[in-house]
Amino acid sequence: MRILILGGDGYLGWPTAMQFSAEGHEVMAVDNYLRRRLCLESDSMPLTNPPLLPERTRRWQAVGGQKIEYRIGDCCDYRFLSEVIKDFGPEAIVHYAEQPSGPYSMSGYEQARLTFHNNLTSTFNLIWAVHEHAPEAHIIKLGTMGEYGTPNIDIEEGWLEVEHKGRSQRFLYPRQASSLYHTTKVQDTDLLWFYVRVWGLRVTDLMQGPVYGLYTAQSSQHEDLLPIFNYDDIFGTVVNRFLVQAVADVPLTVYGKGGQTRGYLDLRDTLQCIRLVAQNPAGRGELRILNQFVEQFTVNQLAEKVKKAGDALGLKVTIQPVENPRIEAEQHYYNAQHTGLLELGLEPHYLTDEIITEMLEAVLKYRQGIDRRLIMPRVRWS
Ligand code: USQ
Repeated sequence: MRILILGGDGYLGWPTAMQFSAEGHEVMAVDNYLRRRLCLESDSMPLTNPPLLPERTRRWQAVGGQKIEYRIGDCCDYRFLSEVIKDFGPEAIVHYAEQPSGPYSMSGYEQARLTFHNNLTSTFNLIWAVHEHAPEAHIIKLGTMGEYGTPNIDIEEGWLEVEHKGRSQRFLYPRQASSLYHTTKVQDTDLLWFYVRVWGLRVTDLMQGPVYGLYTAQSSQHEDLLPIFNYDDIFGTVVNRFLVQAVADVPLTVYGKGGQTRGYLDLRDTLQCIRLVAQNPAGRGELRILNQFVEQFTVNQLAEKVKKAGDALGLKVTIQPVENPRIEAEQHYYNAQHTGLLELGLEPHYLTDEIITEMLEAVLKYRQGIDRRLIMPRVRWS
């Protein structure tokens, strides 16, 4: 297949590009380095600082023997994106080209505006460019479990059958996100659903939970092939942050009561999910929504797990709840369905002691580079 990866330099985009390339697909990665620029501007330098796409793709060719094409440009620039799609003629397009951080989107007017503009315009441009130049292409869009929020009823896989006054109708499951970033993903879903209805696009919208990990079958082959790995309060996700905190001898920062429950997955499972979805495309005029995670944990459970594995490695891990900088439910009901990807063939990696130990050992190699100033929350919702 010809597969286009938008956001192909990011934490998920680059490992996805390598996976498809290793499997013999023709891959093009597109990025404007927005994530790297925002990390620099917000003093959130990652633990790993891999080379830019020209060098990364050269290294990949030397190690893996395959070529990944790349284009540097902004998906909010319609002329650029539509030319890429017209020239490359993708059969599948994975859309990761969004500002992915809740805290960043809540840190001020400019950051909120950038998130709103970047995320909605990139999705809007993609829809138009596919309609004009590649109407059969399958759009694989990264959404988030955060679109649903934390409702007091079970979370279904994208849709809810509603009965009202003796009649029934299937609707998008109600969405109520808890950051502006997550809200832009709700709006993306709405845009996609509208254009699926009017133009018959093929779309899979993946409601993904927080991802953890560093190594994949490809990224472990050379340091230059590692993904960008953040542990700061703005771009780092909770498990990756706890791993670094454990290694840096900083108490694990559980926000508030720590009962916040989410669905988590290993980076390698993100890659599996994207592969399975690409191999089994949505039909014409279908918006397929899948909940992309493998197991649910509270923040307290995650902290206890990292502590147990860290202590076994001799790290002496402590846990120190901090005032929650976010406005979110800290104790709530959470039961999200996630059978669609399992039915497609997903074979999950679970967050076992062994896996946590492997990740801690990987992070230990970078211990000297950890900047402790980046650990405590700097952004408050209110
Ligand atoms: N949390 C802590 N301590 C920390 C960091 C986070 O207790 O040091 C808590 C948060 O308050 C939250 C939970 O852990 O309740 C998850 O936070 P997170 O920063 O790992 O994840 P989140 O902000 O929700 O966003 C991340 C990604 C985003 C993706 C989302 C999936 O940045 O791109 O969409 O995970 S989900 O969480 O399911 O919406």
